[in-house]
Parts: sequence; C-alpha cells; structure tokens
Amino acid sequence: MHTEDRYERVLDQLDGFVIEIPSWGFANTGTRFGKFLQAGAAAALEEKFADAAQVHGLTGATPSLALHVLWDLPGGVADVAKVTQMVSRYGIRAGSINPNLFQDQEYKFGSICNPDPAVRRKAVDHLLDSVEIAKALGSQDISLWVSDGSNYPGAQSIRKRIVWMEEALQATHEAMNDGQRLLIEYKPFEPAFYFTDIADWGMAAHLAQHVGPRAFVLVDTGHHYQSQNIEQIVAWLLHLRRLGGFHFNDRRYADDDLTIGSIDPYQVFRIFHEILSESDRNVTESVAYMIDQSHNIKGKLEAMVQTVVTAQELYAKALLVDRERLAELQSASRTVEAEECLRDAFWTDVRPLLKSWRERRGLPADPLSALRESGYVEKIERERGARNATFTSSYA
Ligand code: PSV
Ligand code: MN
Repeated sequence: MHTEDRYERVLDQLDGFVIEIPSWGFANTGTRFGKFLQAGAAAALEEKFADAAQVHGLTGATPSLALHVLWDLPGGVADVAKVTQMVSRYGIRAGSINPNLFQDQEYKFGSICNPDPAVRRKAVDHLLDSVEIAKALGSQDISLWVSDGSNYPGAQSIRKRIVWMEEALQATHEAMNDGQRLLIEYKPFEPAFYFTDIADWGMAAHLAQHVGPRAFVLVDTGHHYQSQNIEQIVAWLLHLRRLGGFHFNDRRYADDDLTIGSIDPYQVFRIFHEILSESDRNVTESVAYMIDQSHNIKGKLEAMVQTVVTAQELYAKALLVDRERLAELQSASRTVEAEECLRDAFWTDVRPLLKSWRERRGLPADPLSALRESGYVEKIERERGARNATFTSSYA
C-alpha cells in the first residue's frame, strides 16, 4: 500500500480510538507522604464533568468519564439523577462505574474476601448497587478493583478467600444484564504486601471464565512487576477472548501513576500493536481504553490533555505497522527485518498526521497550546482557589 493511502487509512481509523478519562484525575490527590494542592482541582461532580468536557473539546477523543461510586455518587443509586443532569449539561457520557471496596474501616481484613460473612455481605451489596447505578446510567462497564489481600504469612486462608471471591463475583455477574460487562482488575501488591487476592492476569482470567460470559479482565499497566511482558499478557487475553480493557498510566518502579508513555512509550506501542494484530473486529472494538492517572505534580488539565495526545500518537504509530509484511517476515523467521518492520512504524513521526486529523475535525491542531490560550485553567483556579486552599478531595 502507498504511504499516502496508508496515512489516509490511519486518519479514518483514528476516529475509532476513544479514551475514557477518570473523574479522580481532576481531583486533589497525592502520595501517602503528602499532597500538593492545586488551586484548580475539582471537588464537586459538576467540576469534574466541566473539566472532562474541556478535555474532550480540545482533543475530540474523550467522550466519557469514569466514575468512582464513593467519590462521585456517595448517595449510591439516589445520586444517579445528579449524574444524568451533568451528562446532559456537559455532553459527556457516564463511563465505567468503579465500585469502591477499599476505603471503609470495616474492610481492614478484606471486603468480598473478609472472613466475616457480614462484611462480605456489605461488600457484595455495594457491588450490586454499583450494577444498579450502571444500569440506570446506561453505563456498559463495571470496572472492579479489589484491594483485598493480607500482609503476613498464615494470617489469612488464601484458599477460603478464593472461594469467597468467586461467590461475590458470581452474584455480581448474575445481577448484570446482557449488555453489561464486569471488568476484573488485578494488582500484585499494595495496599496488601504479602498477597493480593487477585494478584495477576491469570487469577483475573480464571475469575472471568468462572463467573461467565459478561466478565473480562482489565489490564492496568501500572499493576505488574518490573520488566513483565505486558503485551504478551494482552495477546493471551485476546486469545482467550477475555480482554476487557485498560487502565493506562506509566511506571518506573511500582504503581506510579505517571503519564502514559512517559517512561516506556515503546511498550504502549507494542500493546496497541498486539491488539491491532487481532483480526476479529468484535474483539478489538470492545476493548475499553481508560486512563487511570491522578497527578500530584503536573497541572491536572494539562496532564490529561498531554495523556490523550500521547495515547493517540502511540496508537497511530501502531496503526502504521505493515502487518501483512510483518507476517511474511515472521513466517520466514527473518528476525532483523521483522524487528525493523515494527521499529519503522514506531519511529515514524506521526505528529503531522495527528495535526491533519484534528484540523479535518475542526479541533485545535495543538490541544496543549490551545488549553493554555483558552484561559480555562486560570478561570477554575480563580473560582475554586479559596476552597482548595485546604484539602478537599474525593480521593483517598
Ligand atoms: C488501584 O491502584 C487502581 O488502579 C484502581 O483502578 C482504583 O480504582 C484506582 O487505582 C484509584 O486511583
Ligand atoms: Mn487501575
């Protein structure tokens, strides 16, 4: 295919790449050692929707906002009407619904894996409420991270907790309707440091297969040990038809929540390439691309726009891979040429391509400069500054 034709095809394919941003990405957050407050941080639900609309207006790629139940709908199902109002006011859809099983004092020894049946019941009720919230908002995905685990050998029964986990997820799956999906997120450690009840993709994939067809695995790129091959995990999940989506961020050491591609852009590119190598469109189109980053140092709006632009760049590079040629080279085991085929795409400067994509769609060619020129950040800093001088957060 001619380079021109390939570029045209990439321009069309970029339309299909949408990214969900998290409501908690706009709130004041920080490390457990300290929080650097930002004058413009969002606290109220409306502020989060307003900020999300700003990012979507500049990038044209973020039509939905992930919601965390306890932080955004503390009243549960009763708060759905407030969200619906924001959806119509700001033109941003309610995205994945994230249950919160990690903040309550009762969850010290676990939530759905707690040895106390009353605590497990409470946690399952929260999951069922989350399903109802998602139904009422027309949100497809319940995006579940379970923080359960234990800090010391012998302190908890790993085996009993597997069964309690299966039971809780089964009950959640049964309450969902056909259009809904349960995305099961894994994480090897933190907050628990001896074991986490869903520590890796294998455990998450088992749980998804165990509970039924509406359950999938969510890959948070920060939730792996150093040097783990994430694209291989992605390839396996695609093969198993259980890849639900991503929480994107980058990491240098652990779950660092750094900007996507800031440390290892080649890895994100390789993940996208693996997905784009899947020929079944039903599988690839159902993958949910979500961001899970809350910035403590970077300006929140700036960081979010930079994130979306970076994700688009890396996706466009992966779209450029000549996969037919790559397949031929792989079949002939022409190692260096195959590797170079991948690298050619990675090293292509796609920024002019993305500029045309934006111009054709009436978007600012450079969303980051457009944000700076818009004065939006200064405006919210003026409006929210006094309130934000003391810590008000909807984040742990
Ligand atoms: C846990 O580290 C996690 O990745 C989960 O997705 C939570 O919902 C999110 O972070 C909170 O920031
Ligand atoms: Mn996550």
